[in-house]
Formats: sequence, C-alpha cells, structure tokens
Amino acid sequence: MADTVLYELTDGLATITLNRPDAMNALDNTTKEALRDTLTRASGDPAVRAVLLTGSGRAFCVGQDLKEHVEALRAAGGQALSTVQDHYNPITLAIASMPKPVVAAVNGVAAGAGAGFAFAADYRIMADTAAFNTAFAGIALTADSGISWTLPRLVGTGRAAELLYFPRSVKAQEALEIGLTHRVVTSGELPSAALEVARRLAEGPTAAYAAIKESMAFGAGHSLAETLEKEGELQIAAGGTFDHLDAVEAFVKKEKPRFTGR
Ligand code: T3D
Repeated sequence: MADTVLYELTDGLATITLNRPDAMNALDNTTKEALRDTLTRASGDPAVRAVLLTGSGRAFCVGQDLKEHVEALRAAGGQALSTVQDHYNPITLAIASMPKPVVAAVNGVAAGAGAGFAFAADYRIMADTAAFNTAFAGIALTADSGISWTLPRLVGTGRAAELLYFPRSVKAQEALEIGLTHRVVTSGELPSAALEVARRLAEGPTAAYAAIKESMAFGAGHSLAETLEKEGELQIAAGGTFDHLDAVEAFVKKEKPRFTGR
C-alpha cells in the first residue's frame, strides 16, 4: 500500500490517515487508489467495527491534486475527468455504505472532494482551526464526491446552492451552527476527542449500526411505507444478533451491556 494513506487497526477501530502533509493531502492518483482500496479492505474486514478518517499535517484534504490534474488535462483533455468514475465515486460510496460507522476527524481545511468525503461520513468532529470549502465552481467544475446529495441534506437546499455557487471557507464555528459538523474542539484536543468517539462506536452494536445506516440511506430515496417495510426486515435481523440478546439480558439485570459486534 502507498504510504500516502496510512492504515492502522486497533481493537476494532481502523484509522485511515491521508498522508501527503506537504501537499495538504491533495489527492493524486496514487492516493486515490490507495484510499479506495483501503476503504474496501476496512469494509470487508469483520474485525473492523468503526473507521476513523483523518489527515496528517495542517489539512484534512484539499481535494483533487490540481498540480497533477493540470498535467492530465493537458495530456488527455476531458478524459482526465474519468477519475470521478474510477476514484471519487467508489471512495464516496465506500464511506457512505461502509457497514460500520465512519468518523471524520477534520483536522484542517477540507476542500472539494475532501469535503465530500467528510460529508459522506456518519459523524464529523472538527478542529476549531479547520474549515470546509466546496471549491468546485472556483475551478469551473460541478459538484462530485456526492456533495450534491449530502450537502443539501446537511444544510438544506438553499444554503447548499449558496455554498456551491460561491465557494468560500466555512469555518468551524459556522459549520457547527449550520449542521455541517457535529462537534468542534480545539486542534490540540481533536486527536483524543475523535479517538474517544470512534472507540465508543467500535465498541458498540456493530450490526445494529450497519442496519441504522442502511435504513437511513434507504429512507432517503423511498416512501414511508417502503421504509417501514425495510425497517421491519432490518429489525428482524438486528433482533437475532447476540448483541441484542446480551443487551436485553444486561438491561434486565441492571448491568452495562458489552457488545461484541455479533
Ligand atoms: O477530474 C477531476 O479532477 C474532477 C474531480 C474533482 C475533485 C475535486 O476535489 S475538485 C476541487 C479541487 N480542490 C480545490 O479546488 C481547492 C484548491 N485549494 C484552495 O482553494 C486553497 O488552497 C484552500 C482553500 C484549500 C486552502 O487555502 P490556504 O490559503 O490555506 O492554502 P493555500 O496557500 O491556497 O495553499 C497551500 C499550498 O497547498 C499551496 O502550495 P504552495 O504554493 O505552498 O506550493 C497550494 O498550491 C497547495 N494546494 C492547495 N490546494 C491544492 C494544492 N495543491 C494541489 N492541489 C490542490 N487541490
């Protein structure tokens, strides 16, 4: 695996770190491929019960590496844009459909696809010095990495349009106020605060979390009646897990449940 994406698995928590600090974790082809493959690995590994996605250095991720991109454009014209199908779509889908919670620890600026990856995560915790920037229209591109789907759901259609038409840095405090992040902490506190949230999720009822994630995604595109049916199917599956039985037994005994993810 390329060292531009670091992977560590400890006690059910997979930490994925974008590691091109000198390039503000801009996404060159090597990094995009490594990130896509690393997310796929985490998704399929039953030992992984939660994922923490972050960046090294002063940025979370500034999106497409525009220095590499300009060369690709010169060489291949519009063909360079197949990276959306080859990389951005699978990466975004891997985060959004990961059958376990994904926490984005936004340690610095998250722009373009970098913001898209954070928006696709289940939980965002952000340093007070960090910011989001949709960026795309600034270089005459449309939204990708799912931003046209996630952003209106997070902040509403009107505000999403404003942020896409007029890209700007949305600093942490504003991000919190408009619903772009769940929590803001100081940059010094971010690593431990993010780890605490992610560990808590890694120690949780993994199958139930996967079902919650699946039913919310399903509900976004289906009617109430269809969603009720889906919830029913998923609840039968969740009700058959060891974690459910153990948790109900623990409740009755007035004990704290210990989830194993099965
Ligand atoms: O085909 C396709 O590629 C389609 C897919 C697109 C997906 C996308 O992600 S498109 C969006 C690409 N990203 C951007 O347009 C963001 C561009 N960057 C910025 O707007 C600003 O740099 C930031 C708002 C992110 C941060 O501003 P600031 O003032 O903190 O930093 P800076 O001074 O602008 O940048 C610092 C360095 O990082 C600088 O390099 P230097 O001068 O020190 O050598 C700058 O060039 C570099 N940098 C920032 N963003 C990118 C980048 N280098 C390559 N690619 C970048 N995206």
